[in-house]
Amino acid sequence: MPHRRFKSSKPAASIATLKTLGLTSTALTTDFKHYYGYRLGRDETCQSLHYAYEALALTISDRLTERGKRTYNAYKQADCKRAYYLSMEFLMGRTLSNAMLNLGINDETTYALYSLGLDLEELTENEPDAGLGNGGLGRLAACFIDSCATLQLPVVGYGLRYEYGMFTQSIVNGEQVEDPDHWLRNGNAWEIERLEYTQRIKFGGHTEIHTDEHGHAHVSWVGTQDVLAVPFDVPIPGYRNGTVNNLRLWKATATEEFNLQEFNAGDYVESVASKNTAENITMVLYPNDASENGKALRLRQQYLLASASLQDVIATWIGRHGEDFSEFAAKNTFQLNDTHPSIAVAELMRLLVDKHGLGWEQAWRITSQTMAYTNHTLLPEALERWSVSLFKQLLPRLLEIIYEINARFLAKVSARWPGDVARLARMSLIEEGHEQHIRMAYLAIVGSYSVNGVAALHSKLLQQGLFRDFYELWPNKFNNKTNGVTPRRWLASCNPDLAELITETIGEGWLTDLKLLKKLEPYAEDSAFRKRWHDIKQQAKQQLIDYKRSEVGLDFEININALFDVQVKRIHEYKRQLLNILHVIHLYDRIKRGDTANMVDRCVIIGGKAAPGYFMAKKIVKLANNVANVINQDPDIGTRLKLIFLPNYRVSAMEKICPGTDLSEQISTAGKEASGTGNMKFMMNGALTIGTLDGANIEIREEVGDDNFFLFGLTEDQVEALRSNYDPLAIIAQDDELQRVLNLIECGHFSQFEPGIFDAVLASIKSPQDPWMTIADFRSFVDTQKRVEEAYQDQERWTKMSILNTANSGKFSTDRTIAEYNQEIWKLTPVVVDNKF
Ligand code: 26Q
Repeated sequence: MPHRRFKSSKPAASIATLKTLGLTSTALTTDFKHYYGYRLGRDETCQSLHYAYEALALTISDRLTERGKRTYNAYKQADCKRAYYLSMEFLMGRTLSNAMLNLGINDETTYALYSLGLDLEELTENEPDAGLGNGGLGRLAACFIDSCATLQLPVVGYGLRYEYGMFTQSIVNGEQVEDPDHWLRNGNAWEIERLEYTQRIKFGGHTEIHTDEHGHAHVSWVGTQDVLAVPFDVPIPGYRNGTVNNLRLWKATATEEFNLQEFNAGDYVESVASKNTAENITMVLYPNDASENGKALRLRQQYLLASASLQDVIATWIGRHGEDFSEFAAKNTFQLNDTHPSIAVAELMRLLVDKHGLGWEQAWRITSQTMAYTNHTLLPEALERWSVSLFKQLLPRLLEIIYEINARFLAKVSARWPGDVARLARMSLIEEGHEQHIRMAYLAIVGSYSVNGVAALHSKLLQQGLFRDFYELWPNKFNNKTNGVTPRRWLASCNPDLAELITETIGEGWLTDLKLLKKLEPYAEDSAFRKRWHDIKQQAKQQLIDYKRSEVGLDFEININALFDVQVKRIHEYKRQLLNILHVIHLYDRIKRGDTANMVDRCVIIGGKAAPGYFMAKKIVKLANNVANVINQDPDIGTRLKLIFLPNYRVSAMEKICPGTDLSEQISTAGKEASGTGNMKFMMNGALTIGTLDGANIEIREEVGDDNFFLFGLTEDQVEALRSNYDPLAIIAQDDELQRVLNLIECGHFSQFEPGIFDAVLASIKSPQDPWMTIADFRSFVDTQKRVEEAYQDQERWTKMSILNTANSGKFSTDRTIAEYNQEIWKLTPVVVDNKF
């Protein structure tokens, strides 16, 4: 290993002692100038704002690092239990604004920059999003670690430092075009590389059994091709509490001997080039948000994350406790973000048994009392399965361990249900068939002490459906943790005007105790307050339009008083962007027919990325764009109806979108969206929801009341009951307006020069096998949209409902979610960090 830690446990005072950095605008200005002039070597002739952003980021990063070290030491001193959040995705977005907010230096920074003739807002726009995630699951991880730091919980995030994050999306001729997102091109001021914590990861090779002098068998995994995992640490500040936690992201690099072997054989260029194989592992994020099964590189990524993180935790443990693992489970817990890191169950067994010499039983007790698993999907096709043959090739020792876990587990099942062969086959970690597969969710359940879903309905469906057998065996393992979002980013930072009005009205406690928003309820009746609320919403709508104009260059007029109707999320058939588009076409058809009674002007915004290999999702993007082109250019339509497809939807875009949204579309087929979290961001920012009884929508409606929520569509039970005799053609036959909509698509009205391009889309929704039952919910959706318009016509009433939505969004803070994870799963004690320095 190239770098070693200090030999002495106490670093020399002269290098460890640093002066405390100030938070005043003067102190910030001094450091800014220093970085700008020296580290970055620029002067006033430099035209690029990038370097000003960079100097500011470095200035603030130092302040975080300083607090991070104090937090680390406070945890060490408290010798407290810790939790580790293992996730293949952390969709962090931008860091600068959030860091300033949490450190409480917004005003100081604004002033410092102002005095240098710089505009803070312009600088923040120079920061690229850290797009290290696909969507909900990755953003949830980011909101979670924000709340952990705010609640002063000793939690470390472990993830991968992808060189390329989520692809950028542009639209060419109505179609999605993907480009790689080299987000690290200009460096990353927020991270610190820590070579001294590098870990070695094994791949390939084979296993050998040796018997020691006591007759005990030991397995060694040899002949491997090793890769190094180098950690990069990113500071995660709590909200104004002195705590700065750590997010540790692993980058894969080649070992030195990796190159050397071939170098000695005389093939210098080949050997240097072979570094690529290792470095490829963390090169790119997989852009699917439903599992893409079978890719060896993905398995390498997952194993690298699990192995490096576990070795890191164990190294720290040994540094303190030596090889005594008796207290390990009492002091450490790992939360698995879906099955993606679930190989950690087998890897912890391997490390404890093979490397640290524990017996199987003790190792299993430790593992199964240390791991906790969160499921994020009910779609059976999205459950991860890995072929046994791939595992054998890549991770032969882990396969043996999984077989052993399975044998012991099936013996338990068999003892509980003697002779129930069908049950054994159902519950086995190995799925038989033409090819054997490992069921990763079952590995995660068997190896964990807690299994949770992410909203009440979802957790119930896991227990009664997908994981029923396991629930029968271990009812107490199962629990629910309804998702949330961090109110710092998703209200305070993205909607400062609304936040200020709220603070002025009810004080500032809501930022860390979101239930206090309830105090806004009486103000819904106050017309002066309503006017201020409405004005802020209108201003946010204007800002949203300005943003869109600068990004996409809209060449038509938009009525600022129109209903801003928004659906932004990954493009998926189950999320039913199609249902939304069918409704838009229906409105277009009505306007063309002159049936505009009770209509309000409406601006529909759709945004989201399609997985590059998901044919139907890409067709939906194309349809949305084609329909938009026809409607937006039609002079008969004017400002009555606009459809905008917003390209390259991402975290920083949502921060501009949610404050300016009137209506939030949460229209998935009931029983398919595990939770949703965009729904919560919209609600918090005073949007009303039109939604099905799915995921967290159910709880949103419970909180805000049915009067302030637009419910439509089949329930989950009804969807399942209808499935066996679903007849979309019969539904279409009875609905003129639906016929007209489908006919417009069919006859090529939205594809004049591209005949037949939407045939597959039409066939899918007309099929009795359509799992998403779009046609079944069309009528209910259209009728409910009419109720939306009626409500919107009465602006006073709408604003009241808007206020009530924000006022009742308190449940959906990740502070509440994380408090529940901690009380019921992790059981950590908060550690107060001295912040008076
Ligand atoms: C797996 C294997 C190979 C390649 C990719 C994947 C993969 C990657 C990402 C599979 C799934 C995901 C992401 C899933 C996800 O975002 N799920 C969402 O999680 C949210 C947070 O709990 C919920 O609110 C959403 O309902 C759920 O869809």
